Amino acid sequence: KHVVGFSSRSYSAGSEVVMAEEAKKLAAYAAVDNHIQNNQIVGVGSGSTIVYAVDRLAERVRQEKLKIICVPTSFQARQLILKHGLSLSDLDRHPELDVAIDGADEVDASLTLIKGGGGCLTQEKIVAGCAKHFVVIADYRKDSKALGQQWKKGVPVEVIPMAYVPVSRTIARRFGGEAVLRMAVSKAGPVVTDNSNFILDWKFEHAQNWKEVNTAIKMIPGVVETGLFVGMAERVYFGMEDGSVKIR
Ligand code: ABF
Repeated sequence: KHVVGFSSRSYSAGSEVVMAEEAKKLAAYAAVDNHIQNNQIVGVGSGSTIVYAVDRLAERVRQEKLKIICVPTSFQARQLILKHGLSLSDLDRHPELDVAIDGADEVDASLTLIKGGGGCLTQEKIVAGCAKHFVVIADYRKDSKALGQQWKKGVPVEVIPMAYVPVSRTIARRFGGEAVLRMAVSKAGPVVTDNSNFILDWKFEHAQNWKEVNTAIKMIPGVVETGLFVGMAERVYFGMEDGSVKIR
């Protein structure tokens, strides 16, 4: 029987230190087992941790003959859903989701997230905002006291390409630090998102009032979305080094 709702039980994969990948899998399985039930519309996140969650979701759909409809948060998530033969839909047909499950780059003490390391922050935030319950899954490296302690690549900000220079200058002038255009690994040019936009990675210098900063950056003309998820995550499942799962 799968516990629905929030179980404080801890999962154990033995006392040996588990690699981050195993930790991701533990978090993903715990979240799917605790939050997925029959007849749900599920938002599917992006990144590498979510791959384990979709594996578990597909396994449960097969074993328990669950009726689940999936809404993706990126091209990658869409491919994952199709690969597992899960029912694919979209927000046109299902604008209200029962639950969205997604990864994160960092989680602070008040469950504020930095997301978008993979460049999918805009659709991820839209889908998370459409879900009754937004559940995050992560390995122990994301478990932080304050944003910036673990994650050093800054806050991603999706911008309209023609505005990336003024937006970068405004962020640096008003909030400090530096907002750098994210270049493709090949250095051939900037990363282009699923929405055909650019990404600035804002390397902030000190802790901020993230709720205020999120709103202020969102209001800069040319900004599409920030990777600050403030007051959105309802539960975070961390796979820990010792093989347990911490639920915050
Ligand atoms: C997505 O996956 C992004 O928002 C976030 O940057 C990334 C986390 O990646 P991973 O699960 O691979 O650590 O949710």
